[in-house]
Amino acid sequence: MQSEKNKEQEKGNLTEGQKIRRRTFISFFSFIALNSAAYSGWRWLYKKAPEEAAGITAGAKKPLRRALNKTELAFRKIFSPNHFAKTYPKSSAAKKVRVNGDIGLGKPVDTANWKLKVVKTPGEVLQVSLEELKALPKTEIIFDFKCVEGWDQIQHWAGVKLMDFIRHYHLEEQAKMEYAGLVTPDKEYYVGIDMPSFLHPQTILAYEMNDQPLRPEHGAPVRLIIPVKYGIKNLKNIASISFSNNRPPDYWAEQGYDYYSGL
Ligand SMILES: Nc1nc2c(c(=O)[nH]1)N[C@H]1C(S)=C(S)[C@@H](COP(=O)(O)O)O[C@H]1N2
Ligand SMILES: [Mo]
Repeated sequence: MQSEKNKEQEKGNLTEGQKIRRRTFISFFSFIALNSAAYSGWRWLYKKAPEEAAGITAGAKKPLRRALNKTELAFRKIFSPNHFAKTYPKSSAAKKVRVNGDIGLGKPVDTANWKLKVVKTPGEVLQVSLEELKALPKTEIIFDFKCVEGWDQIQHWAGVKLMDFIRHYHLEEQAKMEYAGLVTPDKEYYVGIDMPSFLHPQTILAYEMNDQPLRPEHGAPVRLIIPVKYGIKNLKNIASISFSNNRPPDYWAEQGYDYYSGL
């Protein structure tokens, strides 16, 4: 028969087998607990987490979008006017330039009567003809144009630097906003561009390709060429430009592509 004292001692001195069993139980229990916490976390994310505002993207969950936006902020920090797309000599530019995407191109535009619309305020629209645009300093750029579908090509474009355009037409107040929005005449294709990228020294309103006026399939009379972004942001056939502190609607972002689409 064991004395009380002996029993106490036994509790204090568990056998090796008992110790192992106890440890196994503790780790098994923690495993279950952690897993169910992780599982309810995911369930919350996918079933209960609020969706971000409609129309911004294809409806990512807010917490995920927050993570994406953090990536964007990190991106923007290293993104500065020192961040330039690599340029090439004219001789490396493709003679046969790829054509991709015809959303919003419609019938060829009547170039002679065309006017670019710039919405300064909801009630005030600046109209600029192609001749007026061509009278501004011309900037050329030869760079590697990249499409998200996986192709790239060295291309030669020319037009007016957005910076020069903003200065000439005194749009400094508009340029203080966070985004520019561009749309085609039929509003079928539209992009939103963060202002630092829009004002980037390599971003141009292009009216020439390989020293020739743009052809309709490349966005005549004027398209956006923005070498620090993927092709999807390089809107062809611009009808109007507006400014906003909220993200303007963006065709491919609505299909789930990254809004920023930076390179
Ligand atoms: N209006 C309009 N602009 C557009 C597109 C489009 O379908 N419609 N496609 C975009 C995509 S995905 C790419 S890769 C480039 C292709 O330009 P390119 O046809 O001059 O090669 O245009 C961009 N701009
Ligand atoms: Mo593209």
